[in-house]
Amino acid sequence: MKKQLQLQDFVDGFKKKDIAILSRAITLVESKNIEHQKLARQIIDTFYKQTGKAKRIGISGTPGVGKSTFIDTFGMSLIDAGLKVAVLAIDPTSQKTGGSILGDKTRMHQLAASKEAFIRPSPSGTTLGGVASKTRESMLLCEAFGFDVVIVETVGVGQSEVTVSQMVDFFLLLMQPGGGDDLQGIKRGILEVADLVAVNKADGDQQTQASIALQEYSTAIKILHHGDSAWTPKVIKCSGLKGIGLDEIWNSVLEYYKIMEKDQQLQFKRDQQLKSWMWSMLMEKVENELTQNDQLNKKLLRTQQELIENKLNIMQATQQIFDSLTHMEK
Ligand SMILES: Nc1nc2c(ncn2[C@@H]2O[C@H](COP(=O)(O)OP(=O)(O)OP(=O)(O)O)[C@@H](O)[C@H]2O)c(=O)[nH]1
Ligand SMILES: [Mg+2]
Repeated sequence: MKKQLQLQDFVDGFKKKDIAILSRAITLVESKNIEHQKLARQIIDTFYKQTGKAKRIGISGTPGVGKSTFIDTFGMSLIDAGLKVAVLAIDPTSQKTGGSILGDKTRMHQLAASKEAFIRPSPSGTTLGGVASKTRESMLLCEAFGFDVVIVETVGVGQSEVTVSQMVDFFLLLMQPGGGDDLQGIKRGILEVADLVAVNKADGDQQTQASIALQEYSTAIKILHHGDSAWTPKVIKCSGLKGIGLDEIWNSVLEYYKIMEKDQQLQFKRDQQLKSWMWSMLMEKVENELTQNDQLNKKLLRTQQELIENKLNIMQATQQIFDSLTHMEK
């Protein structure tokens, strides 16, 4: 059995840069145990003022596009430049497999072995929304701990890349070279949220294809760009495996921050993200109250029954539930 840690242990551990303590803090954040959640909240409260200094970067791409390989070499190039890098994963598929990104840790073998890096797989067994919320909290802890760059990785299937784009400053989309057919298959929504599209695996005999893909994505991005941001998305060729184009990508990230920090645009983006985070937490809290508070839940079920029996109409039913929530005893 591991020793039960107190708030002070986390304060000391963070000061000493004890990575095992950061890990334990994230485990508390992810825990469903009420006591653990309470302590997790205290830890975040304590460190909240020290958060927000890291560069938050989302990286997404379809399975096999080379995310792990890319993050490994890209992350190492940042570490070589003197930065500390944390990698958090949101993997909606891990609910079924129990954590495919865990196996991935071995694919990021350089980062996994580096003292300047921290890799954390997605907590499994919850909804995408739940995972996202935990990842946001873990991101704050990584920032408070002193990581300069927090990478949030997600598999490009479904809604998760949009979710990730809403919690990071900069969203990098990895693409495969592979001709025009590819473009048809890409969901427009993903391209719309990308700040940079990296055509990966631009090495060996795939270089010509990568150049063609670069042209196509550039055209697509130009059409899709709304022009409502000071930043114009870019398309760059790279190879995670061979380490090609990584500097160019990092320079784009730096350029992005320079542009977005003018006129407080980045702050505005983060404020918007914070507001929508608050709303989703609030909704989650309401849902929890209604399902977990016995008294409220009974009322809810009764009202629901009356609704389907036509004793109440939908307006009355909703109002009744709302009233019981707002008149709840504290
Ligand atoms: N030629 C080439 N192959 C690469 C490159 N990056 C990755 N690969 C290969 O592509 C395959 C998938 O790479 P991963 O890094 O595991 O891809 P991933 O996107 O993390 O995959 P999932 O975790 O399954 O979503 C492996 O066989 C890699 O060796 C690259 O830059 N060039
Ligand atoms: Mg991977």
